[in-house]
Amino acid sequence: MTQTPFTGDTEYFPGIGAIPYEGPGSDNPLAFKAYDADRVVAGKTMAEHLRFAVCLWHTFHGTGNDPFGPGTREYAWNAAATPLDAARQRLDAAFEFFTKLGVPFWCFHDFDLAPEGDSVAASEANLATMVELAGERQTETGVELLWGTANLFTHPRYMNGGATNPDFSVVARAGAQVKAALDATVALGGRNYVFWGGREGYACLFNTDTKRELDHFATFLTQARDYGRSIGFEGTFLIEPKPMEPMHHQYDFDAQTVTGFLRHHGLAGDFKLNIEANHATLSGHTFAHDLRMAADAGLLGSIDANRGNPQNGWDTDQFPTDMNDAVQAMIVVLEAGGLGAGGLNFDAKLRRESTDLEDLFIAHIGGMDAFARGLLVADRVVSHPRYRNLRAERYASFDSGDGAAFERGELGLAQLRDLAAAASEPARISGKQERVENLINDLMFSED
Ligand code: XLS
Ligand code: CA
Ligand code: CA
Repeated sequence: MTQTPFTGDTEYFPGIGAIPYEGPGSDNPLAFKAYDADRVVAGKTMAEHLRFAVCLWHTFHGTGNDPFGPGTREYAWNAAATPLDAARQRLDAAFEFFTKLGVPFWCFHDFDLAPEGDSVAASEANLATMVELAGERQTETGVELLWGTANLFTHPRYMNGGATNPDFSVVARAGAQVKAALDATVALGGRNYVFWGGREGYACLFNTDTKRELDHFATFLTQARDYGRSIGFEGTFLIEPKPMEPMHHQYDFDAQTVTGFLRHHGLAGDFKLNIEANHATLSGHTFAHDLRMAADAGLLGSIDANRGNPQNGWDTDQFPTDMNDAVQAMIVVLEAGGLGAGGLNFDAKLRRESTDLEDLFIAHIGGMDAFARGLLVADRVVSHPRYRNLRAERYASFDSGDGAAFERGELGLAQLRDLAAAASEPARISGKQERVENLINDLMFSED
């Protein structure tokens, strides 16, 4: 991608140029301390490992509003005369931001990119207009689309769900929207297409036919897959698990739930998972847990990088600055062999109290540095002999003899009984948990 920042008719971030790498000693808030795009770690550059993306929704629509009050930030691109003009200006501001920050990818929902019209056809026309402009900006800057998606949760018509709505006419509307969003994603060369089922769930079991809704969901996803493939989409479809919020229960609860659903409906060949940190914690897991479950299933597709607030059970979407989380996430990513066509998308919003224009840059720089540091530490961890050997040694009894026969499914319960009866009481083999946890802390603070 180009190193020259893009500026449209207006410069939206005056006084801020391309963000440089200044290294660990730098005190400059508008410089990277750890993310050095071309630095090679474990055979690939940091840029190739991390594949950072900026999202259009929180970063360019988010003004700091919360359920208790309105926004606290006014952005110039929101002040245009018409919604379409605002969309054009927002897109130019976004590409200026992407290129100054130096990220290779971006992500959007259909109605972050273009305003919803007052009919299906009007919405399609708005989206087509904005897709054409976005295509030009991508060509001018070299920034690429990590994924597109359709917003099936904001409009009141989706209050009872999109693909799982009990009213067929709403399901049809959701289909129209996903069709147009897939067209847009293909036109922009998107690597992935995301389904986050914000309202695909229920508020009350008494009025919900959960079996029918889940069947409708699978049918809808199958039709979306078939349409996408028919228009030449060669990328990965992604499901983004989340257990709740806004619904009481969301069907895509967590990585293991979605894995079972995809396999049950024969969708695992086309679909993978987009794991969001804050969604994993909402489901009672850690970020690393859901990444690991997705990776174990061969379904780790992409990451929404953010964090929750450990003191509340809410999707706060804060910028990811927790080093333990970043290290643990990157250990899973390295062990999984990388993110493939996925990336690390900052689905994160500035705090309501962060009101300076530069805060948008500072927040993303911090997230990028956290994952760059996480990558460096994770590389030290996964290449450390003590870490590498620990798990191998724990399971060594399955590598040969009766253990290996058990793994092959060749020993029944009666044979297990006879082997146990002939053997003495199993020795206790320490799990060495503290030893490995200490090692990771040691490696967190050793030299790069
Ligand atoms: C909301 C989700 C959403 C998806 C895309 O909680 O994170 O932003 O990533 O629809
Ligand atoms: Ca997300
Ligand atoms: Ca979220």
